[in-house]
Amino acid sequence: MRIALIGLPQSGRSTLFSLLVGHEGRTERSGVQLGTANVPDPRLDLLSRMFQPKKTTYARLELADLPPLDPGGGSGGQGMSAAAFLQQVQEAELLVHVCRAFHSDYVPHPLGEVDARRDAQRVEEELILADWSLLSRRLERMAKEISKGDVAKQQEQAVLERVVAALEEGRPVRALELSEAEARTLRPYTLLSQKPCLLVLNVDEEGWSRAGRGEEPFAGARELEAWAEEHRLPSILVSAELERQVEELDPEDRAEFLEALGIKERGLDRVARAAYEACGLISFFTVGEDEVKAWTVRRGATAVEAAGKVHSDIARGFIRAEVCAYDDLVRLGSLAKAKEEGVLRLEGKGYPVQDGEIIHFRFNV
Ligand SMILES: Nc1nc2c(ncn2[C@@H]2O[C@H](COP(=O)(O)OP(=O)(O)OP(=O)(O)O)[C@@H](O)[C@H]2O)c(=O)[nH]1
Ligand SMILES: [Mg+2]
Repeated sequence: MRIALIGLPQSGRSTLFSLLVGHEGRTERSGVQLGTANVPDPRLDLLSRMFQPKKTTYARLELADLPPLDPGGGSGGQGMSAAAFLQQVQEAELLVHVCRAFHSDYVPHPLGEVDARRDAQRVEEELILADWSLLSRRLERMAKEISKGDVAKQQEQAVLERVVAALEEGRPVRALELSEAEARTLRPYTLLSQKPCLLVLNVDEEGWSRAGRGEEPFAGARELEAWAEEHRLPSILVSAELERQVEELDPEDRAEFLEALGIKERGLDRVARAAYEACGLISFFTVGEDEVKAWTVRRGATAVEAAGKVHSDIARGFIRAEVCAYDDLVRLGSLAKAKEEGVLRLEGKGYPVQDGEIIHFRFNV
């Protein structure tokens, strides 16, 4: 799964990218930084303490740090052709829209004043405009080609016209109620404003502590939140600069520092988790002396699909899945005890895996 970080210049994308990805495993391809990030998961940490494995493996997210959008609008990414930029956005499964809400005398804003609402809208308009151009061109061509008897084409035309009308009102496709048939019609277009998107509001230290006191983190934040909701953009508050400072501390000092700042959970962890959620992903765990590992599947995946993630042989020779809910295992302290208490279940191929379950696959090849 690929997550693209988008936003206006100097919004904090690269800082966030670095924090998520760390120092290793980055590559650059045609001006885009690519990397993978661990999805922090306290459940996995606890399982690791319980089983003391040689290795603990977190779920991973693939990230791309895209060049900034032109704040003037209309021409895609800076330092990259508009087409190449749109292609990059199109390839992503999830967009993380980083929006500047921090004040700094050292970092000039490309549009002068800091105004998160304006910036968020600007980026949203870019996505909407890209979709509008694509669909309008398509409709133009269709109008010339379409014949009276072609019912399928006429239906497609009607769907596209409806979407174009919504885009013209400034509504992103992700905020429209679509029937299944409409969604099917739109799928081949991979519209940018239809992709799930998270709005990351990058606040300064003051904004962060205001939020901690239950106050509005910055002027206009409430209004922005209402707008984001209307646009189906789940929003997350982070302070990239603060988190960077935390990152520089020794691990022992970190907890203390976080507590002093009233940070219960790092913004980064929330970004990773929200990304997971927005993509409809869940984790199941495998445990053992060698490795405790989080695996990623789509919500609703079956036991045999989950087995296939671990190894195709396990899916092929699938007999049963031994499944234990996370809470049960934690409560009882060991798999043996879970078995004794009868909370370790045997499930068949079609069993829908639930988030956090510990699974052992019985198979035969
Ligand atoms: N004060 C403050 N500065 C920040 C924060 N986040 C980022 N910065 C600073 O803002 C500048 C831009 O941050 P980057 O992470 O490079 O932003 P970017 O969006 O990748 O920028 P471009 O790729 O140049 O568009 C850097 O000097 C950061 O140190 C923040 O939360 N608070
Ligand atoms: Mg950058």
